[in-house]
Amino acid sequence: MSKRTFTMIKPDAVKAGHIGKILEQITSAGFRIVALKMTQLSQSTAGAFYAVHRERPFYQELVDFMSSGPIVAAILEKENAVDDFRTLIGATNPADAAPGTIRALYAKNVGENAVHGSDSDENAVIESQFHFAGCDVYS
Ligand code: IDP
Ligand code: MG
Repeated sequence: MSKRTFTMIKPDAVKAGHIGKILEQITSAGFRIVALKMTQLSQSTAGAFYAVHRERPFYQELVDFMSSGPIVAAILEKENAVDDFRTLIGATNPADAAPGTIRALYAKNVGENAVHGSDSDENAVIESQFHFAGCDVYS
């Protein structure tokens, strides 16, 4: 079982003032924050982070959105972290997200959907290392 996942509170949720409520929901669900920062992605950094989606029709829209304002990035620790966090955030499209999930509560639409969550243990490591130096991770 994975112990860590990576998340971002996306620009829409930061702009709307939801950082505190989202972090509270995450820690109340049993995740421990082991790394945390507020930062803003450039077009090229956002493009590199989402490079796996570069052939998808929404890629440029996603890069523009993710670099449009500050984000909060974090590494979270919990048994079964990747799967449990995907459950906590809900489906990509908030219209399909289960009631009470972070996306159901705070996402605007399928693009501006409040939070990111890693989709595998392997990507959790890659994404965590993309944003944090080892010395900024506290276990
Ligand atoms: P996920 O974030 O639930 O893992 P992915 O399919 O990996 O969803 O897509 C990455 C991100 O790209 C989504 O969180 C969302 O911000 C954006 N996105 C996904 N599908 C669409 C779309 O159809 N239109 C616009 N943006 C999208
Ligand atoms: Mg994904």
